[in-house]
Amino acid sequence: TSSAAVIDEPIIPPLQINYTKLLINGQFVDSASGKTFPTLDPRTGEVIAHVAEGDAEDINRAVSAARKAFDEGPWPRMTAYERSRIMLRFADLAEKHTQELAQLETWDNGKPYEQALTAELPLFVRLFHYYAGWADKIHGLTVPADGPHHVQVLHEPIGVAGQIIPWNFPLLMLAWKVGPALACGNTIVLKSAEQTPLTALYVAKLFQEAGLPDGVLNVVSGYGSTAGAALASHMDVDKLAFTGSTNTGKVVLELAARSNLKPVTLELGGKSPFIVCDDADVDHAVELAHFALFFNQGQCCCAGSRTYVHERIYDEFVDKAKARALGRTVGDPFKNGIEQGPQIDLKQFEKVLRYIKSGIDSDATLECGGDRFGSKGYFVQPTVFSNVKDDMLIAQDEIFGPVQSILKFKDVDKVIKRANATRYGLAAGVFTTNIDKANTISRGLKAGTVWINCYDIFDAAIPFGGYKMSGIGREKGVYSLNNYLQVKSVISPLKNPAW
Ligand code: TXE
Repeated sequence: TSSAAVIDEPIIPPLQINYTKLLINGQFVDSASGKTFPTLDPRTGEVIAHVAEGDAEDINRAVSAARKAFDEGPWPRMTAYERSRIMLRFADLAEKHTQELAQLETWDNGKPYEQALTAELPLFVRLFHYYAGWADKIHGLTVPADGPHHVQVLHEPIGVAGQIIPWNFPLLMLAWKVGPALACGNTIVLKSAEQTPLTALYVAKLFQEAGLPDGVLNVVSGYGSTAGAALASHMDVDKLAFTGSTNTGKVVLELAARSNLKPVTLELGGKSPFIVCDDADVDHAVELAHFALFFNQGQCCCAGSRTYVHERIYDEFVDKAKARALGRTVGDPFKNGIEQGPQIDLKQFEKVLRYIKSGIDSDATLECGGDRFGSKGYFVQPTVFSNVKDDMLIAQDEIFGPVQSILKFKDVDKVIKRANATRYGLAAGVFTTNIDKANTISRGLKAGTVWINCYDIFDAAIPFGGYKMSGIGREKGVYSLNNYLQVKSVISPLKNPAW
């Protein structure tokens, strides 16, 4: 078993939950129905707080507020420099409140506090600095047309952006979407995930303190089939950005198409290969492959969930991967030195255990783990399967949990084909010191991100998104700006060309 235990009494962070209502038009308000829903502590399944439950009526109110803030201003009409200043003020405030935000994130999500504090929060702040920097550098083109015409291509904000985010990285997913939308001068209705509504509300409060005008960012907590579906199908929402499962991605795309044909960007699931070549330093490869899969309790869309290892080093790799997983520290995510907290909720916990059972039933070799961890909350033992075959369910479906599947390969060309034989195409890892192999494999893989001799390097400036059923479009970097801009060509005759 792992070297840390779940403690009976969970550590309670020194935080009061102050923001549980919906933020609409600059006011924290109850939901129209007056209903609330509980948000749970994944360590215990106990209630942290009751949060206002938004549904279609609240989405209507929020969209109206965002519409008014867009059409009547001041946000889209402020100078880009003024918008940038407000975003920078927010980023500075978020930096000041890093501890509270990280505590809230850990409490609501279950991720290790140390990781939230040192990895997620700095990147969150960085994303807002990055997009604040873009605000006054977004401009159009003039185009040399055939004939005496003056042609301007204007880049305008697209309008009211609807944004639906998941629970695995609540703060980062918010930043990836809110950052570029604000930089371009849009207004927003954000629907947080029902499992993790707390940090988005705290962020909304900080935006108000930073001077963001009322109605520019509206936050509606609530469920997907009610609030989420209402947002995706709203006739007055001009653009939709979604991160979540591939199935729900299809649903929101259809809702968008059937309503007003709003453009949609989707960041969906994955089954990313991590390919370890025979020249690899095995210890290093084991550590990276472990991190690629187990980080964030395995709840990463880009988790390296198919570990392909060359047959020459396969046995050594499996032994060491097992030892590493056995040494993984699982327990209360507020405790120092804990690498792995609980899964987000009962549904995900049960899903992960079902996939583990399917791995056992399909004759993969269970090297370690295989069951729940402790007796309380949603903890799962770090689990490693070897002798996994491509056609097994655990090698095809997104498990979204701490379950590593190790497969054997011999030939580089064949492993590229096997790696690509999936409906997903979000990310991939290649581990080799041979530059030719690195180039061949990275060019051959159908994935939106390929990490060579590293994994999960995230940066505000690097675009991210999927091939195939992993999504549509790219987020982060300059690419994200296009998602939030309309392009207008303005053509006028040139009476006296001055050339
Ligand atoms: O996802 P959903 P769930 C994958 C992962 C996980 C599985 C299911 O494999 O096990 O998805 O997780 C909102 N109209 N990922 O059920 O349903 C919902 O309220 C509009 C990968 O949590 O996709 C939430 O805000 N919105 C992923 C968001 O969609 C709807 C991260 C995501 O929930 C809706 C999370 C509807 N009809 C899960 N139904 C990644 N790409 O990182 C739900 N929602």
